[in-house]
Amino acid sequence: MPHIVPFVTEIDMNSGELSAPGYVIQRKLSDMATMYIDEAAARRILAEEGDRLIYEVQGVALPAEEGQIPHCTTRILAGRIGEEYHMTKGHYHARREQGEVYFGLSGRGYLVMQTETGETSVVEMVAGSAAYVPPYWAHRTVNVGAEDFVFFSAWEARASHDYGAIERAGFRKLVLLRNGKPAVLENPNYS
Ligand code: S6P
Ligand code: ZN
Repeated sequence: MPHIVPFVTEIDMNSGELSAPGYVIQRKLSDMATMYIDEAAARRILAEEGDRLIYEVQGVALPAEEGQIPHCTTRILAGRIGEEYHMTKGHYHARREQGEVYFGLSGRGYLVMQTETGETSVVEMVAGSAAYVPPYWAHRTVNVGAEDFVFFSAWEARASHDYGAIERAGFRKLVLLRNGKPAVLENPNYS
């Protein structure tokens, strides 16, 4: 078993940048155009404006072994695709029994969660919010503000990510602009 020595990472709370990221992942609109309820709006943006960065993840590199606690930041840029706010893909943990902690660093977002047995929950996060994603809950974050929404996450290494279920069926709840503010609505396409 590799021996990891203690370390500290400095985080820029406004950009989510790590002092020494082990990895950086960028998700662009072209990576997730089919996930937005108004896919035609996504296609229009891609054709007329070109691709757009939706969110960026910066994390520390740790081995995927029992007891390690990977952690990262996510920065979701402000904006919408049609009426739907910029969001992450969202996932279940492959090991459903593994939970996770999120901590808001800057901006304003919604954390959208659901279980496979039909429960849903949407909580608001601002700088200083510690949000708990319990075991068995799929999770997606949505930037509902005018600035970048940045948060920190930490989870158990073996949790791993299962994107397939959400890619196939979506989330039960959508966060859309309604009357000038974010509203949580049923997803008519949820299957
Ligand atoms: C990892 C944790 C987050 C997300 C990140 C991007 O378990 O939930 O760090 O990975 O916010 O979202 P997604 O859905 O693309 O992994
Ligand atoms: Zn997760």
